[in-house]
Formats: sequence, C-alpha cells, structure tokens
Amino acid sequence: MFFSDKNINLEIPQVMGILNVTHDSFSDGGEIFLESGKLLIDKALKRTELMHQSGATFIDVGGESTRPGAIKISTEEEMNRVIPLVEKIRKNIDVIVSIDTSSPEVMLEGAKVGAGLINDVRALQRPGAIEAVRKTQLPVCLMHMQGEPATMQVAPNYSSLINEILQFLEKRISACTKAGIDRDQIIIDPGFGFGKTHEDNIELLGRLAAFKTLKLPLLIGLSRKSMLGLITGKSTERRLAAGISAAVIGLMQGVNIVRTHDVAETIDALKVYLAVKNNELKFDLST
Ligand code: 8Y7
Repeated sequence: MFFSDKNINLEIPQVMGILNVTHDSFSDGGEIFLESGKLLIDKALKRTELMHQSGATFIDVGGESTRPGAIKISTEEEMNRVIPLVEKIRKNIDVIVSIDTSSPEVMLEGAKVGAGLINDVRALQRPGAIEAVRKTQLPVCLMHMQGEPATMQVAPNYSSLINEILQFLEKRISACTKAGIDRDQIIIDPGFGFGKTHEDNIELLGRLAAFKTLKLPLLIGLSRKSMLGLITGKSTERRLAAGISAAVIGLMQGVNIVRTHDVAETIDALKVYLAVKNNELKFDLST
C-alpha cells in the first residue's frame, strides 16, 4: 500500500501515533496543542517529531473530538486546527500524516497539503466523503461505529457483535469500491469503544482474527480507552501497560497497524512480537 509515495509493507505491523488538536480531548498524552482556540503549532510539531523518532510510521492528526458526548465543531474550525498543522508537519518531518476526519472538505484540503491517509470513524458515511476520498486517491481507514459519538454509549446493542461489525465493514467497502475507490486502498478497523459495551470491547479484542477474513489491513486503537480503565481500575494516564497488553493481543491475531499515544513503548512491544514471530521454527503464532 502506498502512502505519500512511500511503499509500506503492512505485513510488518506499523505504529500510528496520535496527535489530538482538540480542546476536550479524551487523552492527548498529557499535552494541549490548542489554547483559547489558537493552534500551538510548534508544540504540536515537537510532539510529532518525538513520535516519529520513536518509530511511528503514521501520525494521526485530529481536530474533532469523538469522545462520547463531545461538542460538535464547525468545518471551518476543524479546518483551522488541522490543515496548517498537516502542512507544517509535511514540510518538516518525513512521516505519513493521517487525517482523522469525517468532513469531505477537510479530506480534500488535507490531501492538497500532503496528507497520506484518511482515517474516518464514520467510514465515509457523510454525504460527499466517498467522492472526496476517490478524488484524493488516498488510502482510507474505515472504522465501525454504532450510532454517533454524542449518543453511541447510551445503549449499544448487538444480536451478534462480530457478524454485525463485519457486515457493516463489508457494506462500506462495497460502497467505496462501487464509487471507484480501489479495494487495495482500504484499511479496516472494528472501532474499540465506539458504540460498544465493556463486554463487547472485550469480546472484540479476543476475536480480532475474524476480521482477517476480509483480507484487508487491520487497524486497532485501544490506547488509554475506558475499557482498559474498567479492567485495571486505572485512570487514563496509568493505562500504558494495559494498552501494550491489548496491542500485543491484537498483533498476535494479525493486526497491521496499532494506533497509540505511546509510540516508543508500543514499538518495543512490536519488536518482542516480531522477534518471536520471525523465529518460526520454534513458534507458531498463526498469523
Ligand atoms: C479511534 C480512532 C479515535 C480508533 C480509528 C481515542 C480517531 C478516541 N479512536 N480512529 N479515533 N480507530 N481508526 O481514544 O479506535 O483515541 S478517537
């Protein structure tokens, strides 16, 4: 798969670092990159540089908080938060910038300033989003969510969790390919915490291998999420070990991209996983 002219072999799992440019971020690594609505661009660039040096292949830049109950912002506001930063990163750092957005306008502008991936938690369901991605020719990550961020955690409900997520992703993949997006430009994500109960999230983590049947790269994001807090009883800033453990459980089932706040630590976990996996004579990790 090609991102910003880089050919990335996703058979070797990669790490995506998170850069939240939101007021009310659920967690942003303890740093704030927006002050009184103003983008702290140099601070955000430093954080990006650090994640890049730690081994992140992708930096996921997001301007709209999707935390449960978050306040909506205008497209203009989202644009002001994200576009200048993507441009600045691309001019200074040789890293693939992913834009976490559902807005077709932001997708198109982001592509113009050098974004290499579109990450949409709404799986291109907004009017114009599929067409925007097709125009940009960028790879896209389609994530599953039941409902909308404002209400998704009110009463998540599935009769068959894994099948429903699989069916949703299949539908979105087919909507994309029908509209002219290449299937090999698509990454899938079951969307931990997005319209799912605690039990749903745990079941999902144990059954990630089911998504490999779609034969597309699989991305997961569990970093600091509430399911880790519910399991361990720890607050957001103390969920590192839990997040690493969850990432490894994912890697062992064939996950290709891990989205995280904690790049350096996740890279170490990945190295341990790869060392064992590559020693195939002794171990079968069946991926
Ligand atoms: C995910 C995500 C968030 C995720 C993908 C947070 C933007 C909440 N989570 N994108 N975004 N997958 N693809 O805690 O799990 O980071 S926001």
